[in-house]
Formats: sequence, C-alpha cells, structure tokens
Amino acid sequence: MFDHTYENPVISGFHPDPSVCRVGDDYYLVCSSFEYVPGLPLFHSRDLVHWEQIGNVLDRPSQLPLPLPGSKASGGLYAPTIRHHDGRFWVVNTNVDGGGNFVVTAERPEGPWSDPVWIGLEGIDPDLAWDEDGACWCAFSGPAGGVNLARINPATGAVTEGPFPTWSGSGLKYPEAPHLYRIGDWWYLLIAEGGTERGHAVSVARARSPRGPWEGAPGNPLLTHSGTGRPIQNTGHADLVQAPDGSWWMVLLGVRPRGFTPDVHVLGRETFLTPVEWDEDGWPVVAPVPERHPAPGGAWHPVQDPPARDDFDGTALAPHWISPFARPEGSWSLTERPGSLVLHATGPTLDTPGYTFVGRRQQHHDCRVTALVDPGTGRGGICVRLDEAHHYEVEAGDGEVRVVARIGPLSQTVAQRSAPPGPLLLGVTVRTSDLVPASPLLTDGHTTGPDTLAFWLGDPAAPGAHPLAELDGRYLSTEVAAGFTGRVIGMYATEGSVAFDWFEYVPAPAV
Ligand code: 6LW
Repeated sequence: MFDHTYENPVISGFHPDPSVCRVGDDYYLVCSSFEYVPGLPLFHSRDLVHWEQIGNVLDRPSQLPLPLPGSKASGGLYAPTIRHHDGRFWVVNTNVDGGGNFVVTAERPEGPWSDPVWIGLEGIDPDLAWDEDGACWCAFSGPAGGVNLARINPATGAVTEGPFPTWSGSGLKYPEAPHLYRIGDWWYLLIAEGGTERGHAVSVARARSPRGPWEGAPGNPLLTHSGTGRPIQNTGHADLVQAPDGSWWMVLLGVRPRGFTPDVHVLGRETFLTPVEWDEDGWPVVAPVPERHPAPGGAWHPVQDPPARDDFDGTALAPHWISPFARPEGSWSLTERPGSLVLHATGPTLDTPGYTFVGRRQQHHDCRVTALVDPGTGRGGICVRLDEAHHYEVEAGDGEVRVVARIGPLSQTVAQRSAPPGPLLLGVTVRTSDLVPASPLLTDGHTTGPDTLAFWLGDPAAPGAHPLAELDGRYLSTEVAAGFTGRVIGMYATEGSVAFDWFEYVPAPAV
C-alpha cells in the first residue's frame, strides 16, 4: 500500500511550533522564529515529507518593526498558525516584544503577505477557525494561563465575542498551543500541555459548538514521550491535516537529545510527522512518534536542498539566512564586492544585541562549516550561536585568528595564533559524541556531552588541517542556555567590514 518510508524529523534544526494547512495537493507549513529575522519560515510540500522553504511570512520592516523593541533571545515571534480560507492564506501570530497578536494574509503563499492587523487579545499561540456561518474563532493561550476563545473579525482585528475560558487540558502545566477544527459533526480542540520540555504532551477535547461544552478525550494525553527512553523527546505542540487520500497526519515539535545524564538537545525543537487514526468513538489516536514510518500514500515529491555552498553570486539572500534582532540596511551587501557577502559591523561584541550576523540553522548533529573570510582591517568570522551568553566563534582580525568561547557570564579566548593578511579559510566541525553506555561518567569524572565542536584555521576537510580548539557542545544546548531556539551558525563582523567570498555547510560526519 505504501511506496516509501520517511524519516523523522521532516524539517530538522530549530523549526518549532509547526502549523500546517493543505490546499488541493499542496501543503504549507510555518514555524516560530523568535528573535530572528526575517520572521516565520514558510515551507511547501506535496507529500508532507519533503519540505522546501519558499520564503518567510514577515520579511519587510512594515510587517515587523526592527530591531524588535526590547528584543531578547527567545523573545519576538512565538507560535504561528497557518490556514487557508475564502481563497486566501491566513497566518495568525504573536510578537511578544511588541504589539501582541496579529493576522497577516496573502493570496499566494509566496507572498506578498499583508501588513499586520492587530487583534485586541492578550495571550500567545493564537489559532484561526471559521464556522459554517463564516464567523472566525480565535483560540489562544490566555495571559493568566488556560486556553481561551474569542470571536474576531480578522479583517479589522476587532473582538466580537469573548474572550472566554474553554477547555484547558488534563491538568498538566501550561495548557497552550490550541488548534480548533471542525471535523464531521464535532469541533475538536487540540492543545499542548506539560511544558515544552520533557513533559510535553498533546491533548484533545471536543464539543458540538465552539462555545462548548467541551469534553476531554478519555485517553488524554493523546501523545507524550515523557518518562520514556525514546530517542525523540518533548513531543507536543501539534497541528492536524488530512491528506487527499483521506488519511490524517499530525505535525508536531520534538527534540533529539544526545549525551548522558542529563542528555541535552542542541538543534532546537524540530518538526516531526506522525500518522493519526480515529477510534470508533470518534477520538483521534496517535502512536508514539516513529523515527521511520511508511509515508503518506500517493506520489513522492523530493525537493532540492539549498546548495551546500553559497557563493553569494545573487542579489538577494536565500530565505534560510537569518539574523538575530535585525538586519539593518547598510549592515550587509551583496553588491559592494560582487560574489561576496560584505558585513559591516554595527556592534562591537556578540555578547549584547546589535551586532551584524547572518547565519543558518544547524540542521544535522554532524556537520562541517567552512568559509573564505577576508577580514580586511576589520574583525569577524564564524560563530555558533545559541544566544548572547552562549556562543563559540573562530574569528580573524588584527593579524590573528582566535577561538573565543562565551558560556554564561564567562568569556575566554581559548586559542590564538598569528595569521597572514588577506582571505583566510576558517572552519567549524561538529561531531556527535560516542555514547558510553556502561557508565554516564567517563574516567576523568566528566559526563559525556552531546557533541564536540572543533574550530579550524584552514579547510577542515583538507588533509593536514588541525583544529585550533575543541569545545564541549553541551554549553550550546537548550538545556544549558534555556530558551526556545537552537543553534544557528553564521558569519559576523564586530569591527569594520568583513567579506565572505563563500560559506559552505555540509551535513557530514566530521573528519
Ligand atoms: C510557544 C508556546 C510554548 O508559543 O513556547 O512552551 C512558546 N510553549 O506554545 C514558544 O515556542
């Protein structure tokens, strides 16, 4: 019956809070982006398995005032919902750093997306659903906790009924991330609870009308990996979609922890796909999220990943390039030195927001990044970033190459050597640690971290190259740094102008 097997996650790296809709044979999916701009990565797929990023929903200043006011890591844009209704695409979202909840719409998913219409509701994780009379319902997680519902006019943002409390889960903490669906004769309310860490869960209730009364499913939580030894953890924050063949699927976030006691995750919360069945009483049933599973029926539509090497020959940055807090005009250029990305420093340090940084998500546990960097008279290099207090970098400037590690309040130059003037090859390799199943303690008394990051002068893939420094990756994990994002590896300038002739990201076992 099934032709193909897919592997989870279907979108790897920091791509949390997925929301999905189908129009004909096409699926569209959005994720949270927090402090990164452009905001809300938007993906297209024909089979729910292969996803191509076709843009970002919020890609211009009139949609997103920049820098995000009062920006901080893991602030900014929280969980979005995408729906198709009345011939238009709708995305509803929260900017927790300013403005709150808003709706944007587009005729075509590639955009342009409208400027925001602000909704007079306080809370996060908004959803949109339309009833048979055309009324639009917005479920959201209210400011006092609990799932609330209001009727709104999405064209004006006006609240026309409510908000009122609705079903808030089976009693676990943080009931949130609601999605409301009309399926058959029922309204279903799917929510997350248990918190977005190891206790994360998906639960469901149903009612005959959005106004209730709601009845929780007897089998709640519908899905959780809490307390299991499964390789996929933190499963929750789900959205449902029906395939053209009638089968039902769930997209959700999960993480893949590594290392020992405690294990930690470094790639952020990723997007997973899992099948949904319905029992004879009309409740959805979901098995634990598989690492591999027969794909949704129908044709297989692989997509082209972006090329490993970006030569910066175009006039626009590809949509997967993101920047924390802002990417001001004048801080970067693809035309000043054709064939290079030139970054102009806007701040002197990676320790406080305001610096110039263009990066991409780390999407594989093992990977290699190399860039040809001309620091000129400036200073810059390659940084692996979790937030302002958790980042490692290899940088060139002042006739030197340095490896710097910032972990919490401590910052240390861990390697330093002189370097010839002119363009330099700088590299970073990330290697997953071998697990030591017999004992969580190694002989030197340290537990195994999730991975090792090595920083190189020269091409790490070329013979004879030596790392300048190797660092334990656990300090660039979400469990250590806290927050909602994952590692982003990027180019930066903290002094003068730095030119990047190319940047290569290769998913590969490190050398
Ligand atoms: C998201 C909410 C959550 O809006 O984290 O822990 C927020 N739960 O559902 C960011 O993903």
